[in-house]
Amino acid sequence: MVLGIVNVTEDSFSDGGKYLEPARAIEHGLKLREEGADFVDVGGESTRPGALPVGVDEELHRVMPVIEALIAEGAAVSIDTSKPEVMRAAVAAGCAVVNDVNGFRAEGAIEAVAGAQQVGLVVMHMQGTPQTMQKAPRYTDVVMEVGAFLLERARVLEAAGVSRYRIVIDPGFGFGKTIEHNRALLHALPQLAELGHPVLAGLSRKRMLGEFTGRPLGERLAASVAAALLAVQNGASLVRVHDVRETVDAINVWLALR
Ligand code: HH2
Repeated sequence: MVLGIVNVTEDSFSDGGKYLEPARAIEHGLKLREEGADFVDVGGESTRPGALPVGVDEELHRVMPVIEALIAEGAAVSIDTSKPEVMRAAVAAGCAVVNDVNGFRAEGAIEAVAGAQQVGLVVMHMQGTPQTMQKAPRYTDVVMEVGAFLLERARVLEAAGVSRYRIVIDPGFGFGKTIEHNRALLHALPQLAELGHPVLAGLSRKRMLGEFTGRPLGERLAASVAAALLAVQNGASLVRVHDVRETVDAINVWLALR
């Protein structure tokens, strides 16, 4: 499955400021759905390294009109947030998925989603916070530690009444990780997939791809498609991408010819 990204933010690393206007965000979300996105992932707070936090009211003000309009158009919407208040409002509006880069660790986050039986939950791993995470990421065994964290969060959710089938895990590429950490996790996706939950991979346009290709943000399409395809080949069931049409084409060719 493909999640198409719509960032309703001023400062997202790749599309910040482009879709702050609700009408433009809605139009972009509908375009991504046309292009084959299974879910439109709407976020109102950037999580790029060093990004500044956004208040609850501002985040609600950014995302709710976009979510409501996309759902009214029949799109399946995922909300990218770590705030319980935003989770509750998004679920009440009919969001199909809650995607939390903080792994539902905020106070009240689990309670906000546990009772919504039809809603899928993406639990992501992050070391530190967006303000600090890229300063000096450190692990003894990154694959073991990330896997253990994801499993522990899944168990906590299950203990709160969440069916295991609702839970997706995500190693959180670039969130408190060096290139070597990202590489180890990409190689280990088959192991992570064996933990018993579908795996989501988010590599689209990320800095690592810029380092490998020497390309600035706007020129990482081919690199992002290559990375998404590699993630799928390694066992990811879901990819979170900016460039939906090209990613879907690449995956379809692989599925047809593998
Ligand atoms: N990456 C970003 C945001 N949300 N969610 C999941 N589950 N996995 C990811 O890898 C992930 C995510 C960062 O990318 P983006 O939304 O493009 O930028 P920003 O956080 O600056 O808005």
